[in-house]
Amino acid sequence: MARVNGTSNHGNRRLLSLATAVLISAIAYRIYLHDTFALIFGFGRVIQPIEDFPWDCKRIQHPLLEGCEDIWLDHNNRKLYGACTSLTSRTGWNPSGSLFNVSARSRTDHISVLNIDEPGPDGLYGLHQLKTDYLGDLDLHGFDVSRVGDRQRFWLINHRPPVDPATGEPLDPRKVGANSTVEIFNLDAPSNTLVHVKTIASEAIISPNNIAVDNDGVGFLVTNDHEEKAGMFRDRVIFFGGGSLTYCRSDTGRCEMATNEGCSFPNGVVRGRDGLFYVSHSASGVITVHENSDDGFVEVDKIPLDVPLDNITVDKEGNIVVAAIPHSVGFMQAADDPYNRVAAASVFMVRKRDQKHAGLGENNYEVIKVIEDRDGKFLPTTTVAVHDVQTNRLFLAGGFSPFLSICQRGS
Ligand SMILES: *[C@@H]1O[C@H](CO)[C@@H](O)[C@H](O)[C@H]1NC(C)=O
Ligand SMILES: *[C@@H]1O[C@H](CO)[C@@H](O)[C@H](O)[C@H]1NC(C)=O
Ligand SMILES: CC(=O)N[C@H]1CO[C@H](CO)[C@@H](O)[C@@H]1O
Repeated sequence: MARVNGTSNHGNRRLLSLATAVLISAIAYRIYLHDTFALIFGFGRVIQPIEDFPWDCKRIQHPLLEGCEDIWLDHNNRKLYGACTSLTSRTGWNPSGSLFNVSARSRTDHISVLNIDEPGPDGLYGLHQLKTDYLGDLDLHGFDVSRVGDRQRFWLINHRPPVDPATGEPLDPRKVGANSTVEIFNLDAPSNTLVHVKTIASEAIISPNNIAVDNDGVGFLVTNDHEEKAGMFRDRVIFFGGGSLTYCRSDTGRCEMATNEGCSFPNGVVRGRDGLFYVSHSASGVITVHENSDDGFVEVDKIPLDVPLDNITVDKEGNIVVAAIPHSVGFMQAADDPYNRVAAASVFMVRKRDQKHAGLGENNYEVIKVIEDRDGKFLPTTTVAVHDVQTNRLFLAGGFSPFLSICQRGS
Protein backbone atom coordinates (compact mmCIF):
# COMPACT_ATOMS: atom_id res chain seq x y z
CA MET A 1 0.00 0.00 0.00
CA ALA A 2 2.59 2.41 1.15
CA ARG A 3 4.55 1.67 -1.89
CA VAL A 4 1.64 2.34 -4.22
CA ASN A 5 0.84 5.57 -2.41
CA GLY A 6 4.42 6.61 -2.63
CA THR A 7 4.46 6.01 -6.33
CA SER A 8 1.28 7.92 -6.94
CA ASN A 9 2.49 10.85 -4.85
CA HIS A 10 5.65 10.86 -6.81
CA GLY A 11 3.59 10.66 -9.98
CA ASN A 12 1.47 13.61 -8.92
CA ARG A 13 4.49 15.67 -8.13
CA ARG A 14 5.96 14.82 -11.46
CA LEU A 15 2.71 15.73 -13.17
CA LEU A 16 2.63 18.99 -11.27
CA SER A 17 6.16 19.94 -12.23
CA LEU A 18 5.43 18.95 -15.80
CA ALA A 19 2.36 21.19 -15.78
CA THR A 20 4.42 24.03 -14.33
CA ALA A 21 7.08 23.55 -16.96
CA VAL A 22 4.47 23.55 -19.70
CA LEU A 23 2.87 26.67 -18.26
CA ILE A 24 6.18 28.47 -17.95
CA SER A 25 7.21 27.56 -21.46
CA ALA A 26 3.81 28.57 -22.77
CA ILE A 27 4.19 31.98 -21.15
CA ALA A 28 7.77 32.31 -22.35
CA TYR A 29 6.61 31.33 -25.80
CA ARG A 30 3.83 33.91 -25.78
CA ILE A 31 6.03 36.64 -24.48
CA TYR A 32 9.43 36.05 -26.01
CA LEU A 33 9.33 33.48 -28.67
CA HIS A 34 6.08 33.69 -30.56
CA ASP A 35 7.31 36.42 -32.86
CA THR A 36 10.62 34.68 -33.33
CA PHE A 37 9.01 31.36 -34.20
CA ALA A 38 6.51 33.04 -36.49
CA LEU A 39 9.38 34.81 -38.22
CA ILE A 40 11.68 31.82 -38.48
CA PHE A 41 9.09 29.25 -39.48
CA GLY A 42 7.15 31.73 -41.56
CA PHE A 43 3.65 31.01 -40.23
CA GLY A 44 1.22 32.33 -42.79
CA ARG A 45 3.91 33.64 -45.13
CA VAL A 46 2.96 33.44 -48.80
CA ILE A 47 5.89 32.42 -50.99
CA GLN A 48 5.41 33.20 -54.66
CA PRO A 49 6.59 31.19 -57.68
CA ILE A 50 9.23 32.76 -59.91
CA GLU A 51 6.73 33.02 -62.79
CA ASP A 52 5.06 35.88 -60.89
CA PHE A 53 8.08 38.10 -61.54
CA PRO A 54 9.35 39.71 -64.76
CA TRP A 55 12.84 38.22 -64.76
CA ASP A 56 14.51 35.77 -67.08
CA CYS A 57 17.04 33.75 -65.08
CA LYS A 58 19.77 31.29 -65.88
CA ARG A 59 22.21 29.35 -63.77
CA ILE A 60 25.98 29.27 -64.20
CA GLN A 61 27.58 26.22 -62.69
CA HIS A 62 31.32 25.76 -62.27
CA PRO A 63 33.60 24.47 -59.49
CA LEU A 64 35.00 28.00 -59.10
CA LEU A 65 31.48 29.25 -58.31
CA GLU A 66 30.72 26.91 -55.42
CA GLY A 67 29.68 28.26 -52.06
CA CYS A 68 30.15 31.93 -52.93
CA GLU A 69 29.11 33.36 -49.61
CA ASP A 70 29.45 36.96 -50.67
CA ILE A 71 29.67 38.77 -54.01
CA TRP A 72 30.61 42.34 -54.88
CA LEU A 73 29.92 44.20 -58.09
CA ASP A 74 32.40 46.69 -59.51
CA HIS A 75 29.82 48.83 -61.31
CA ASN A 76 32.43 50.86 -63.19
CA ASN A 77 34.88 48.16 -64.26
CA ARG A 78 32.01 45.75 -64.95
CA LYS A 79 33.36 42.86 -62.92
CA LEU A 80 31.69 40.65 -60.34
CA TYR A 81 33.86 39.30 -57.52
CA GLY A 82 32.84 36.38 -55.32
CA ALA A 83 34.33 34.88 -52.15
CA CYS A 84 33.93 31.20 -52.92
CA THR A 85 34.95 27.84 -51.48
CA SER A 86 33.93 24.24 -52.02
CA LEU A 87 30.67 23.00 -50.59
CA THR A 88 32.25 20.18 -48.62
CA SER A 89 34.31 22.83 -46.90
CA ARG A 90 31.38 25.13 -46.21
CA THR A 91 29.30 22.34 -44.67
CA GLY A 92 32.15 21.39 -42.31
CA TRP A 93 34.02 24.59 -41.44
CA ASN A 94 31.67 27.52 -41.03
CA PRO A 95 32.07 29.29 -37.69
CA SER A 96 28.98 31.45 -38.22
CA GLY A 97 26.94 28.25 -38.44
CA SER A 98 28.86 26.75 -35.47
CA LEU A 99 30.45 24.15 -37.73
CA PHE A 100 33.99 23.57 -36.54
CA ASN A 101 35.38 20.58 -38.41
CA VAL A 102 38.90 21.79 -39.28
CA SER A 103 39.72 18.75 -41.39
CA ALA A 104 36.75 19.43 -43.70
CA ARG A 105 38.43 22.63 -44.95
CA SER A 106 39.19 22.36 -48.65
CA ARG A 107 41.93 25.02 -48.43
CA THR A 108 40.83 26.23 -51.84
CA ASP A 109 38.91 29.37 -50.85
CA HIS A 110 39.43 32.04 -53.45
CA ILE A 111 38.05 35.18 -55.07
CA SER A 112 36.36 34.41 -58.40
CA VAL A 113 35.90 37.05 -61.09
CA LEU A 114 33.34 37.36 -63.89
CA ASN A 115 33.42 39.97 -66.69
CA ILE A 116 29.71 40.63 -66.53
CA ASP A 117 29.31 42.13 -70.00
CA GLU A 118 31.27 39.44 -71.84
CA PRO A 119 29.51 36.07 -71.61
CA GLY A 120 31.94 34.49 -74.07
CA PRO A 121 31.26 31.34 -76.14
CA ASP A 122 31.12 29.10 -73.05
CA GLY A 123 28.72 31.45 -71.22
CA LEU A 124 31.10 31.61 -68.25
CA TYR A 125 31.88 35.34 -68.48
CA GLY A 126 35.64 34.85 -68.53
CA LEU A 127 35.48 33.17 -65.10
CA HIS A 128 38.85 33.03 -63.33
CA GLN A 129 40.22 33.29 -59.84
CA LEU A 130 42.53 35.94 -58.44
CA LYS A 131 46.03 34.90 -57.51
CA THR A 132 47.44 35.88 -54.17
CA ASP A 133 50.80 36.15 -52.47
CA TYR A 134 49.22 35.28 -49.11
CA LEU A 135 51.18 32.60 -47.26
CA GLY A 136 48.80 30.06 -45.83
CA ASP A 137 45.16 29.30 -46.48
CA LEU A 138 42.25 31.68 -46.55
CA ASP A 139 38.89 30.68 -45.10
CA LEU A 140 36.64 33.27 -46.62
CA HIS A 141 33.28 34.70 -45.68
CA GLY A 142 32.10 38.33 -46.10
CA PHE A 143 34.25 40.96 -47.80
CA ASP A 144 34.22 44.51 -49.06
CA VAL A 145 36.19 46.46 -51.63
CA SER A 146 37.02 50.15 -51.84
CA ARG A 147 39.18 52.25 -54.10
CA VAL A 148 42.24 53.56 -52.26
CA GLY A 149 44.42 55.78 -54.43
CA ASP A 150 44.62 54.12 -57.82
CA ARG A 151 44.05 50.61 -56.47
CA GLN A 152 41.15 48.45 -55.45
CA ARG A 153 41.63 47.39 -51.87
CA PHE A 154 39.97 44.23 -50.51
CA TRP A 155 39.02 43.56 -46.90
CA LEU A 156 38.41 39.82 -46.44
CA ILE A 157 37.15 37.99 -43.38
CA ASN A 158 39.37 35.00 -42.73
CA HIS A 159 38.24 32.27 -40.33
CA ARG A 160 41.58 30.73 -39.37
CA PRO A 161 41.71 27.57 -37.33
CA PRO A 162 43.00 28.53 -33.88
CA VAL A 163 46.56 27.75 -32.82
CA ASP A 164 48.35 28.13 -29.52
CA PRO A 165 50.30 31.41 -29.95
CA ALA A 166 53.17 30.06 -27.83
CA THR A 167 53.67 26.62 -29.31
CA GLY A 168 51.92 26.87 -32.70
CA GLU A 169 49.99 23.69 -31.84
CA PRO A 170 46.41 23.51 -33.13
CA LEU A 171 43.70 24.25 -30.57
CA ASP A 172 40.21 22.75 -30.53
CA PRO A 173 37.89 25.25 -32.25
CA ARG A 174 34.85 23.70 -30.58
CA LYS A 175 36.32 25.02 -27.33
CA VAL A 176 37.92 28.30 -28.38
CA GLY A 177 36.21 29.08 -31.68
CA ALA A 178 37.83 30.19 -34.93
CA ASN A 179 40.63 32.72 -34.92
CA SER A 180 38.80 35.12 -37.22
CA THR A 181 40.79 38.00 -38.67
CA VAL A 182 40.41 40.59 -41.41
CA GLU A 183 42.99 40.43 -44.19
CA ILE A 184 43.66 43.54 -46.24
CA PHE A 185 44.88 43.16 -49.83
CA ASN A 186 45.59 45.47 -52.74
CA LEU A 187 44.57 44.21 -56.14
CA ASP A 188 47.38 44.40 -58.67
CA ALA A 189 45.14 44.47 -61.74
CA PRO A 190 47.75 43.74 -64.46
CA SER A 191 48.82 40.50 -62.76
CA ASN A 192 45.37 39.64 -61.34
CA THR A 193 46.96 39.26 -57.94
CA LEU A 194 45.85 40.13 -54.44
CA VAL A 195 48.89 41.50 -52.66
CA HIS A 196 48.68 41.11 -48.89
CA VAL A 197 48.93 44.37 -46.96
CA LYS A 198 48.16 43.41 -43.38
CA THR A 199 46.18 41.32 -40.93
CA ILE A 200 43.80 42.88 -38.43
CA ALA A 201 43.35 40.65 -35.37
CA SER A 202 41.37 41.79 -32.35
CA GLU A 203 39.38 40.55 -29.39
CA ALA A 204 36.51 42.71 -30.65
CA ILE A 205 36.33 40.69 -33.88
CA ILE A 206 34.34 37.91 -32.24
CA SER A 207 32.30 36.12 -34.88
CA PRO A 208 32.61 38.25 -37.98
CA ASN A 209 30.16 37.71 -40.78
CA ASN A 210 30.38 40.67 -43.07
CA ILE A 211 32.25 43.91 -43.45
CA ALA A 212 31.64 47.43 -44.81
CA VAL A 213 34.38 49.97 -45.40
CA ASP A 214 33.75 53.56 -44.31
CA ASN A 215 33.87 56.62 -46.49
CA ASP A 216 37.50 57.41 -45.67
CA GLY A 217 38.72 54.01 -46.90
CA VAL A 218 40.33 53.43 -43.50
CA GLY A 219 37.60 52.63 -40.99
CA PHE A 220 35.45 49.53 -41.39
CA LEU A 221 32.47 48.00 -39.65
CA VAL A 222 32.17 44.27 -38.93
CA THR A 223 29.03 42.37 -37.93
CA ASN A 224 29.53 39.81 -35.14
CA ASP A 225 26.69 37.35 -35.67
CA HIS A 226 27.22 35.71 -32.25
CA GLU A 227 28.17 36.95 -28.80
CA GLU A 228 30.87 34.36 -28.27
CA LYS A 229 33.26 32.43 -30.45
CA ALA A 230 32.33 29.01 -29.08
CA GLY A 231 30.33 27.27 -26.40
CA MET A 232 27.14 25.34 -25.95
CA PHE A 233 24.81 28.31 -25.75
CA ARG A 234 26.32 30.29 -28.59
CA ASP A 235 23.42 29.63 -30.96
CA ARG A 236 20.82 31.07 -28.62
CA VAL A 237 21.13 34.30 -30.66
CA ILE A 238 18.90 32.64 -33.25
CA PHE A 239 16.00 32.71 -30.77
CA PHE A 240 16.92 35.35 -28.23
CA GLY A 241 18.82 37.88 -30.30
CA GLY A 242 22.28 39.27 -29.65
CA GLY A 243 25.51 39.90 -31.53
CA SER A 244 27.26 43.21 -32.07
CA LEU A 245 28.93 45.62 -34.46
CA THR A 246 32.66 46.28 -34.21
CA TYR A 247 34.45 49.25 -35.76
CA CYS A 248 38.12 48.95 -36.75
CA ARG A 249 40.74 51.15 -38.32
CA SER A 250 42.93 49.72 -41.05
CA ASP A 251 45.89 52.00 -40.25
CA THR A 252 46.25 51.43 -36.51
CA GLY A 253 44.68 47.96 -36.56
CA ARG A 254 42.61 48.90 -33.53
CA CYS A 255 39.05 47.65 -33.15
CA GLU A 256 36.33 48.28 -30.62
CA MET A 257 32.74 47.26 -30.19
CA ALA A 258 30.61 50.04 -31.65
CA THR A 259 27.18 48.92 -30.49
CA ASN A 260 24.98 45.95 -29.76
CA GLU A 261 21.78 47.96 -29.90
CA GLY A 262 19.03 46.16 -31.83
CA CYS A 263 21.35 43.28 -32.72
CA SER A 264 19.71 39.99 -33.54
CA PHE A 265 22.19 37.83 -35.47
CA PRO A 266 23.54 40.77 -37.49
CA ASN A 267 24.47 39.29 -40.83
CA GLY A 268 24.99 41.62 -43.77
CA VAL A 269 26.29 45.17 -43.60
CA VAL A 270 26.75 47.76 -46.31
CA ARG A 271 27.51 51.45 -46.41
CA GLY A 272 24.73 53.22 -48.29
CA ARG A 273 25.31 55.99 -50.81
CA ASP A 274 23.92 58.28 -48.08
CA GLY A 275 26.92 57.41 -45.86
CA LEU A 276 24.77 55.43 -43.40
CA PHE A 277 25.45 51.81 -42.50
CA TYR A 278 22.64 49.31 -43.16
CA VAL A 279 22.73 46.09 -41.14
CA SER A 280 20.44 43.11 -41.80
CA HIS A 281 19.51 41.00 -38.78
CA SER A 282 18.69 37.38 -39.56
CA ALA A 283 16.85 36.60 -36.34
CA SER A 284 14.55 39.63 -36.26
CA GLY A 285 13.98 40.29 -39.96
CA VAL A 286 14.87 43.94 -39.44
CA ILE A 287 17.37 46.21 -41.16
CA THR A 288 18.84 48.76 -38.76
CA VAL A 289 20.34 51.99 -40.04
CA HIS A 290 23.30 53.53 -38.22
CA GLU A 291 25.16 56.78 -38.39
CA ASN A 292 28.82 56.95 -37.45
CA SER A 293 28.74 60.32 -35.69
CA ASP A 294 30.76 62.11 -33.04
CA ASP A 295 28.42 60.55 -30.49
CA GLY A 296 29.45 57.10 -31.66
CA PHE A 297 27.37 54.62 -33.57
CA VAL A 298 23.78 55.79 -33.39
CA GLU A 299 20.82 53.81 -34.67
CA VAL A 300 18.80 56.27 -36.73
CA ASP A 301 16.18 54.03 -38.32
CA LYS A 302 14.71 50.50 -38.36
CA ILE A 303 13.16 48.84 -41.38
CA PRO A 304 11.07 45.74 -40.59
CA LEU A 305 10.86 43.17 -43.40
CA ASP A 306 9.32 40.32 -41.39
CA VAL A 307 11.35 37.58 -43.01
CA PRO A 308 14.73 36.17 -41.89
CA LEU A 309 17.33 38.28 -43.65
CA ASP A 310 20.60 37.43 -45.20
CA ASN A 311 23.26 39.52 -46.79
CA ILE A 312 22.78 43.02 -48.04
CA THR A 313 24.25 45.08 -50.90
CA VAL A 314 23.71 48.48 -52.48
CA ASP A 315 23.20 49.29 -56.16
CA LYS A 316 24.44 52.25 -58.15
CA GLU A 317 21.26 54.24 -57.49
CA GLY A 318 21.64 53.74 -53.76
CA ASN A 319 18.90 51.11 -53.40
CA ILE A 320 19.53 48.48 -50.76
CA VAL A 321 19.25 44.91 -52.06
CA VAL A 322 18.71 42.20 -49.49
CA ALA A 323 18.47 38.43 -49.84
CA ALA A 324 15.94 36.76 -47.57
CA ILE A 325 15.16 33.24 -46.42
CA PRO A 326 11.40 32.76 -46.84
CA HIS A 327 11.52 29.09 -45.87
CA SER A 328 14.06 28.40 -43.11
CA VAL A 329 13.46 24.68 -42.87
CA GLY A 330 14.07 24.32 -46.61
CA PHE A 331 17.16 26.48 -46.23
CA MET A 332 18.58 24.23 -43.52
CA GLN A 333 17.89 21.14 -45.61
CA ALA A 334 19.59 22.69 -48.63
CA ALA A 335 22.56 23.73 -46.48
CA ASP A 336 22.91 20.09 -45.42
CA ASP A 337 22.60 18.65 -48.89
CA PRO A 338 23.64 21.46 -51.24
CA TYR A 339 24.17 19.40 -54.39
CA ASN A 340 20.67 17.94 -54.36
CA ARG A 341 18.42 20.54 -52.79
CA VAL A 342 17.70 24.16 -53.54
CA ALA A 343 15.74 26.26 -51.06
CA ALA A 344 13.19 28.93 -51.85
CA ALA A 345 14.78 32.36 -52.16
CA SER A 346 13.63 35.94 -52.26
CA VAL A 347 15.21 39.30 -52.86
CA PHE A 348 13.88 42.62 -51.60
CA MET A 349 14.80 46.14 -52.53
CA VAL A 350 14.68 48.90 -49.95
CA ARG A 351 14.43 52.43 -51.29
CA LYS A 352 14.74 55.64 -49.41
CA ARG A 353 11.70 57.77 -50.08
CA ASP A 354 12.03 61.24 -51.42
CA GLN A 355 12.73 63.46 -48.39
CA LYS A 356 9.85 65.76 -49.27
CA HIS A 357 7.35 62.94 -48.96
CA ALA A 358 9.01 61.08 -46.14
CA GLY A 359 7.22 60.68 -42.85
CA LEU A 360 8.66 59.26 -39.68
CA GLY A 361 10.17 55.88 -38.85
CA GLU A 362 9.56 53.06 -41.29
CA ASN A 363 7.89 55.41 -43.73
CA ASN A 364 11.30 56.71 -44.69
CA TYR A 365 11.78 53.57 -46.75
CA GLU A 366 9.79 51.64 -49.27
CA VAL A 367 10.23 47.85 -49.41
CA ILE A 368 9.67 46.00 -52.68
CA LYS A 369 9.90 42.25 -53.31
CA VAL A 370 11.81 42.03 -56.59
CA ILE A 371 11.94 38.29 -57.10
CA GLU A 372 11.02 35.07 -55.33
CA ASP A 373 11.48 31.43 -56.29
CA ARG A 374 9.22 29.27 -54.18
CA ASP A 375 10.13 26.06 -55.96
CA GLY A 376 13.88 26.61 -56.27
CA LYS A 377 13.64 26.45 -60.06
CA PHE A 378 16.15 29.05 -61.18
CA LEU A 379 17.68 30.80 -58.21
CA PRO A 380 20.36 29.32 -55.97
CA THR A 381 19.82 28.83 -52.25
CA THR A 382 20.47 32.53 -52.22
CA THR A 383 22.44 34.25 -49.50
CA VAL A 384 23.39 37.38 -51.41
CA ALA A 385 22.18 39.34 -54.45
CA VAL A 386 23.51 42.35 -56.32
CA HIS A 387 21.70 44.57 -58.80
CA ASP A 388 23.35 45.99 -61.89
CA VAL A 389 21.41 49.15 -62.71
CA GLN A 390 23.08 49.65 -66.08
CA THR A 391 21.81 46.40 -67.63
CA ASN A 392 18.98 45.76 -65.17
CA ARG A 393 20.28 42.39 -64.09
CA LEU A 394 20.41 40.60 -60.76
CA PHE A 395 23.32 38.36 -59.79
CA LEU A 396 22.50 35.86 -57.06
CA ALA A 397 24.85 33.57 -55.17
CA GLY A 398 24.67 31.29 -52.22
CA GLY A 399 27.09 30.13 -49.58
CA PHE A 400 25.49 26.69 -49.90
CA SER A 401 25.03 26.54 -53.63
CA PRO A 402 27.06 25.01 -56.46
CA PHE A 403 26.03 27.73 -58.93
CA LEU A 404 25.26 31.44 -59.43
CA SER A 405 22.20 32.80 -61.21
CA ILE A 406 21.93 35.78 -63.50
CA CYS A 407 18.49 37.28 -64.03
CA GLN A 408 17.63 39.78 -66.75
CA ARG A 409 14.59 41.94 -66.25
CA GLY A 410 12.05 41.66 -69.05
CA SER A 411 9.33 44.12 -69.79
C1 LIG B 1 35.26 16.18 -40.57
O1 LIG B 1 35.55 16.25 -41.95
C2 LIG B 1 36.24 15.13 -42.45
C3 LIG B 1 36.64 15.43 -43.88
O2 LIG B 1 35.54 15.84 -44.65
C4 LIG B 1 35.34 13.90 -42.32
O3 LIG B 1 36.02 12.76 -42.79
C5 LIG B 1 34.95 13.72 -40.86
O4 LIG B 1 34.03 12.67 -40.75
C6 LIG B 1 34.33 14.99 -40.31
N1 LIG B 1 34.16 14.85 -38.87
C7 LIG B 1 33.00 15.06 -38.26
C8 LIG B 1 32.99 14.93 -36.80
O5 LIG B 1 31.99 15.36 -38.88
C1 LIG C 1 45.20 34.44 -34.41
O1 LIG C 1 45.88 35.02 -35.51
C2 LIG C 1 46.75 36.06 -35.15
C3 LIG C 1 47.28 36.69 -36.42
O2 LIG C 1 48.07 35.81 -37.15
C4 LIG C 1 47.85 35.51 -34.27
O3 LIG C 1 48.68 36.55 -33.87
C5 LIG C 1 47.21 34.85 -33.05
O4 LIG C 1 48.21 34.22 -32.28
C6 LIG C 1 46.20 33.81 -33.46
N1 LIG C 1 45.54 33.31 -32.28
C7 LIG C 1 45.03 32.09 -32.20
C8 LIG C 1 44.35 31.73 -30.94
O5 LIG C 1 45.10 31.28 -33.11
C1 LIG D 1 28.94 37.55 -45.85
C2 LIG D 1 27.89 36.56 -45.89
O1 LIG D 1 27.68 36.00 -46.93
N1 LIG D 1 27.19 36.37 -44.79
C3 LIG D 1 26.11 35.44 -44.56
C4 LIG D 1 25.24 35.23 -45.72
O2 LIG D 1 24.22 34.35 -45.41
C5 LIG D 1 24.57 33.08 -44.87
C6 LIG D 1 23.36 32.30 -44.59
O3 LIG D 1 22.62 32.86 -43.56
C7 LIG D 1 25.40 33.24 -43.64
O4 LIG D 1 25.83 31.97 -43.17
C8 LIG D 1 26.56 34.11 -43.98
O5 LIG D 1 27.29 34.25 -42.85
